[in-house]
Amino acid sequence: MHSGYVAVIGRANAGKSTLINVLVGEKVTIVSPKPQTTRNAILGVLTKEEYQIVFVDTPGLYRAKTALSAAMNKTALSAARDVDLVLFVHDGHAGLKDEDVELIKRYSSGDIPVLIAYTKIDIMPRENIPGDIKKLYEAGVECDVFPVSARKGINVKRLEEAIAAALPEGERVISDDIVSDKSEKFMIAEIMREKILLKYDKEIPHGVAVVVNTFKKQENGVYDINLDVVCEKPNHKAIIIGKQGSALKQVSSFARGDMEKFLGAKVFLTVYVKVKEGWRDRPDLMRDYGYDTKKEL
Ligand SMILES: Nc1nc2c(ncn2[C@@H]2O[C@H](COP(=O)(O)OP(=O)(O)OP(=O)(O)O)[C@@H](O)[C@H]2O)c(=O)[nH]1
Ligand SMILES: [Mg+2]
Repeated sequence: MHSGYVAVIGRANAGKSTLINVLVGEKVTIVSPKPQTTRNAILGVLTKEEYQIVFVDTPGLYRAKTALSAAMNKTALSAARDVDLVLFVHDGHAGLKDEDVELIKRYSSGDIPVLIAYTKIDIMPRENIPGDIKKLYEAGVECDVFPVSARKGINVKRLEEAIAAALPEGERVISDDIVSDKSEKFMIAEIMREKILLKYDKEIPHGVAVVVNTFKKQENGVYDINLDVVCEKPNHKAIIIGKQGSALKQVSSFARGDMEKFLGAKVFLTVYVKVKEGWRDRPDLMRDYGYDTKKEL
């Protein structure tokens, strides 16, 4: 059989996490319309009779404005080393600029084989696709390009088969009942962050970290979950909470619904909002919140 690790790399908001969830067939990583949704390297495992693909989701490449963004870029770059294949995800609907061509060239000129997923074709004129692919080939990019839509499942199976075929011959690297390397506790924090990304605008969601203080299954089967939403400024805290707590109540209830689906059990959720000024530029706090500034994959 074929098996191996595939780093999924690309610009922020390109659609990397959505594509991984579709390929794995389960939600292993959160998704939102805002850039910089994914902050950690997250494994999503697809095991079939004939192959096993271990996807490594990564934070999108983005101009770093904070120590957190810089650490996220580093996480993505280090994930692209020591893998069997790089899957470069490009948002076709956003157009193909010269900087994109340069970025793809940079990734595809190394020793690790690269495939390109040209995604979101469901929301763009199909006639733009051949021109973009031609532009890549004319610029000297030699890897295969797969136009796909993760949302509509278009061409995803073909991409999966091409990835599997490009992996080395070898046994499974991960036990076949495992779909992710992350704990339930990690996913609970991520689900909360996903709902915050969907609900609030501008800098607020980017300045939020979620810390799970209690994660306990009680004897009656209900999960008791207590978490802190850490934000950067007192005025952010006021917005997150909203008038008489209405915004926080709404976002918490939305998150609780997804947590219950994920855990397959009832959840009793308590949320507190805390302020830690400038935490995104403080490596000590970043580490406390699970963003290891030094960790290499
Ligand atoms: N129409 C359409 N939208 C898509 C598709 N794939 C992803 N999206 C949307 O694009 C947005 C970004 O998707 P993500 O999967 O979070 O993107 P990402 O590359 O993981 O982003 P970061 O983690 O921020 O780097 C979300 O709103 C998705 O619903 C697709 O195939 N078609
Ligand atoms: Mg992502």
